[in-house]
Amino acid sequence: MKNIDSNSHLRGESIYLDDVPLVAGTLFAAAFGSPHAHGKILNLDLSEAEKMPGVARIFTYKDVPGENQIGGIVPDEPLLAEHHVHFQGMPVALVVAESVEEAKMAMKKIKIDIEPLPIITDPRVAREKGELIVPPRTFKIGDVDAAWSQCAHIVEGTADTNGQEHLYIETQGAYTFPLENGSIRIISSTQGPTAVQRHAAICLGIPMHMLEVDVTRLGGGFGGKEDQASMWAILCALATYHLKRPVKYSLDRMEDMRMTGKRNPYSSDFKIGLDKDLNIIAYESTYHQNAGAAADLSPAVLERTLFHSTNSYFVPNVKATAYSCRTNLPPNTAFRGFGGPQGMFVIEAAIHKAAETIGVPAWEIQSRNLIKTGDEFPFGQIAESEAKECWVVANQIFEPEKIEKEIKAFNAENVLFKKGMSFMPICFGISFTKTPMNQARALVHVYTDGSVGVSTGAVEMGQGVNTKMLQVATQIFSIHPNRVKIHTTNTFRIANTSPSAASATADLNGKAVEIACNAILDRLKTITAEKFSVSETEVSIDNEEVLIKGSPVGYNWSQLIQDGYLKRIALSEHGHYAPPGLHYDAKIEKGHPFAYHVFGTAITEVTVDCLRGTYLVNSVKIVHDFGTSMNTAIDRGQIEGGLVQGIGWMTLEEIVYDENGRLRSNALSTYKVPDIYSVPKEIDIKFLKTEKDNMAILKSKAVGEPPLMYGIGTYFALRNAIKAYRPDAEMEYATPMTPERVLMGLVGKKQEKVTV
Ligand code: LUZ
Ligand code: MOS
Repeated sequence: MKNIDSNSHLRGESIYLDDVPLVAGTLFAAAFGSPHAHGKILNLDLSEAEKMPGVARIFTYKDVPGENQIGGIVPDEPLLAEHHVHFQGMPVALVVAESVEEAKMAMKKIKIDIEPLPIITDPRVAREKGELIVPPRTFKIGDVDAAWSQCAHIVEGTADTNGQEHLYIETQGAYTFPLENGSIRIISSTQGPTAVQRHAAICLGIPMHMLEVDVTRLGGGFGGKEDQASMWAILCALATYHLKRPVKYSLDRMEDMRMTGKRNPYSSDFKIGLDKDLNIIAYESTYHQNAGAAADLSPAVLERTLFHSTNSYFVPNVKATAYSCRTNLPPNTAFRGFGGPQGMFVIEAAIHKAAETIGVPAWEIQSRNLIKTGDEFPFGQIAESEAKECWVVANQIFEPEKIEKEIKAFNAENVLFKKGMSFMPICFGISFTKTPMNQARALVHVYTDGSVGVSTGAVEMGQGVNTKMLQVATQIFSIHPNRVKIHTTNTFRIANTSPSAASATADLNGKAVEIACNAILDRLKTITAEKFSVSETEVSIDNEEVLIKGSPVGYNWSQLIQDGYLKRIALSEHGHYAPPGLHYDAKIEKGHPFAYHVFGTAITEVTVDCLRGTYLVNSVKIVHDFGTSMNTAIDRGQIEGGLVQGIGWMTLEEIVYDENGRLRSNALSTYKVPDIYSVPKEIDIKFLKTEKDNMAILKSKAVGEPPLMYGIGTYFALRNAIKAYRPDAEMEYATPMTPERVLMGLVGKKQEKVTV
């Protein structure tokens, strides 16, 4: 089945925030952000700005009627700065005017006096100074200290990953409308409608039931709108609260890049020990997460780094410690993978370095240590593994020995072009790591004409979740897809939603749809059984035809629904789903946090131009653990998009802040993202059907985040190609592997560390 949005997307008819028709009387907002990364506000002078044409009002923290606080995990983030600023671009005031242009012109007239305070941008410096967002956490299994003595090889090093700009095509924004008696309707480009509702209620000091948050769809989220959409929605709501007029704010690209947080950069240390047969015996890692100026989601991101510190491998002795470090950068946040990729890069670097030191290919270590069903993760969950299966099938169908042989021949013949390859196994845990967040609701209405309306907590952001929800309803009722409409995500219809995140949205909301549809179906079966004097088990529906004992009786869906209405049964149902069996005890750092894991293996081949440092990704060949894909078109799109986004993070995308905490890569002219030319020439995806019982919706495993980590393979393939040119190349394990960095490796220069 095609994505149900494909036609309207292609025609440009899909509705995003900026497509909502303007209501007469609408005002436009612009946030004034701090020009300094850290300091004390001595004076804020709005007088000139307030006199500018079109200005309705300028708001500061003094206008927040409730609590001036939007921190979700830790209450450390004001909506508008009070006496201190903690990063460049931190909102200090909100200008509201008759037009966008007038709001921006007035904003330029705001004068602020700031007494500068010391600026920290490096997470290791922050840790030294004791600037931690939350206390550090350690995951442990076995006894690392005792295990080193059993190791024939011990290798140590550091591994750093840079941040990543979300670059959703639709920037952050919101549009708010006054309703009667002080209620406010908020249209927000958010992955978390309830997060917006909850924090708007806190800031405005009103109950949540007065705030209707409505989301049709987003032009991308990637984690950037899991928490950080709230700021803009609440600022608009604040203005609507005071002015009783509709207020819109849609950030321009540079505002969005400058004022919002990104993927957390990490600086990490590793120590890995192997026995003489290349079994990994011990692994010790320390992560310094660059959280930025406030907690935002960083403590949860940190936790997922630890959950994925051993990637796809079983290691009997592990000690992994993570620090969330406060710096004077915009608060960093969720980004596809949510700390998992950052943790996985470090163990891949450790394996790669160990392989080079020992003198074996990295795949020999990787393949020998893949986690098996029954093995224990460092956090106590027992693995249900498809790691070996994916690896073996990849070897069978893609014949990497052949690729390797061809690469050797190519490299022997060519002086200025060198090829390299790598293997990248992945393992990603599905569920929010905060167990209570794993719940969802759905509201299903069957109308008297037989059409069906479905509301869930799922937010469509291009990932195709609405198509999957429609498939679930269609399949359970066995009706034509045209009968089903997925309605907007709305906090008045569905309460207490978890954000659409953690790759778990289709599973959680899909199961809630399943529960609601089945309840209605049961009632329909009961009246049919009475009508035909049979038992309920003898009633079924097949493609809109009601069957009795498997045979048609000239009675169809439309007639059945009519009868259902006349017999006064409930044709609506609210379904609630919470996956069973999840638990976690953070005191001992043990439990069973994930419903299941998703596995896969990617084989990447690259060619480096050794004169220029430029490169091409020739091919990425993937065997991916889909369970039983319920929509191969959507799932393929997720794998391709995730892979390319991962390659971008590993190779091109370079976020640069200067020592004053100013974002230098603040536009698309200075921040390079993968385009059609940097996409691998060949992407070959093998759908591995892994038909075991699992907790996925219709056994179709979650597919949102896991494929991003395949992109890590490109980094190591590039290193291998550089080594083929210059076997004594000494390179830090640091990303992104830009052409500049490749060139430095090729000419043997120590690479400059990018300030992040
Ligand atoms: N968001 C979240 C996530 O709040 N908790 C998670 O565990 C998570 N994992 C991945 C992506 N977003
Ligand atoms: Mo996400 S990083 O699943 O919002």
